[in-house]
Amino acid sequence: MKEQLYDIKRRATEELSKISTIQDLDAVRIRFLGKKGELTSVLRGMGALSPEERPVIGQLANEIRTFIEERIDEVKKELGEKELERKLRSEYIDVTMPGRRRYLGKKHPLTLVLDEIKEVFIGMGFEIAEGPEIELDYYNFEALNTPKNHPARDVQDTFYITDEILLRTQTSPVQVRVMENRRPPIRIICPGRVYRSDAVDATHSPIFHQVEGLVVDKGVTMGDLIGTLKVFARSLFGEKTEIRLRPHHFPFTEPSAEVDVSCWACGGSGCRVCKGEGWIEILGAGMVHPRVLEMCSIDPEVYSGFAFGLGVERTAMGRFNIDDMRLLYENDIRFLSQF
Ligand code: 2NL
Repeated sequence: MKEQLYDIKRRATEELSKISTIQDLDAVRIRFLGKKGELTSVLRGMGALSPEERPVIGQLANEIRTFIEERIDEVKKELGEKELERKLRSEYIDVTMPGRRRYLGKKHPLTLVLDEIKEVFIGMGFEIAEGPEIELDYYNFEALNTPKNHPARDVQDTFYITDEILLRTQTSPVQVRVMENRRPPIRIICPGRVYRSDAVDATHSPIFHQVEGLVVDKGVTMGDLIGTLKVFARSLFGEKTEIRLRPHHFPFTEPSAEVDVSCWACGGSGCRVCKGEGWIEILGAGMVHPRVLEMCSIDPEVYSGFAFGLGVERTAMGRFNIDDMRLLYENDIRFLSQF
């Protein structure tokens, strides 16, 4: 019997040394120490022993049981430590690893230029006014001294929706609406999208953006117009910029002018950017026609005003040296990321 007990001890020790999971450990415990285990079945045969042998074998059996139990506890502890170590290793976070890069978006060149334009005029006390892109013929033409059959309507290819409803060809209708609804002094700029039935090419698009400005008050003169445009041109194109007015004709202003700025590339001596002219046309402007004031119930004998309009695309193309307007609409990241 002694031999059997020592054999159990030997085999239990050997098996425990090979164990790698808690489940295997449990199986070994049940096999050797369980109710139907090897040790128990050996002890069942104790009845056949002599009274002298019985306590000796009993003590040995208890020692071996204790020994195996202790070994099981040890192995359990080792397995627990190994498991913890494995877990720590698999959940290891390298805090020195570089983070994921987040790319910041950029403003579109048109937005950049528009922001600059707004900033200058807000600085001079102007407010920003906006209005509908789908307009009445009345606000787009009639109220701007451009009645039906007026020659100025032919040169403007207009998208008509019905006889009376159209896509605005300029943002002036917004200004007409403001003049109808408010009394002078009025100082506003109207940025927005406008539509003209033009074919797409390097300098034309049927949808583009305009900023128009309007000032109406007592005693407003051409001098005020020139001073305002000078401040505008210098803050957008540089302190040394000069402006020049050439007589022109618009139905809604009298007198009217086209406004040039001295070339931002050569300063006026002539270069490729200004095509040797020294000047670049950027605006149309003039004194608000008395008929336009009258139609908005503003007395032209008491009030006068000036107005101007500029294309945002053309201004952006000049500012950033862009030679094809289509680049502004294609949203090619390689193009947009340069500004
Ligand atoms: C251009 C430049 C211009 C205006 C727009 C305007 C607006 C009102 C009254 C009078 Cl409410 N004028 N706007 C004035 C001059 C030029 O735009 O090249 N337009 C065809």
